[in-house]
Amino acid sequence: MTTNRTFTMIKPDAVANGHIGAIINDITKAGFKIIAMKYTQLSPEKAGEFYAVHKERPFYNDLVSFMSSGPIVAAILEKDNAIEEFRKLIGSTNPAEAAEGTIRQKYAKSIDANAIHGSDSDENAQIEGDFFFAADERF
Ligand code: 3AN
Repeated sequence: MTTNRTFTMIKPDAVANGHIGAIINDITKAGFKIIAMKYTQLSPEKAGEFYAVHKERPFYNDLVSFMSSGPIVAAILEKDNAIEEFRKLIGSTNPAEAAEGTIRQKYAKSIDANAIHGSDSDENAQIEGDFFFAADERF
């Protein structure tokens, strides 16, 4: 089953480099509707919880400290076939391999500081959206 929602975060590198506006512009131009959006910063504890699925990966500690290093923009987005369409828009995890015109190709510098997150499944989109937003914070 495919649902029509995904969850994203504009990561600390993209926020620090002044790309919030350009990235939101790319997202809305691609036809995504914003259901919820928040400018916030994760504590190391919260970042660790969010990325708990990666706990055993060698990059986990660096990922947690990077994701809690500065403000982010978290959002729930809506479009038909949202998960797949959004992953196409952001490009490969490693920006060096991301297709021309994708958000990571344009705004990311490395595989860890890769500008943006996109959920990888409907189930994770639901879990991740619930992590940041209460029911009355969605439109
Ligand atoms: P994606 O965000 O493309 O779904 P995941 O879920 O495999 O990628 O990884 C989550 C995050 O972990 C990535 N966005 C990236 O910041 C970081 N990451 C993934 N693989 C590596 C790696 N090999 N080295 C450093 N960081 C990584």
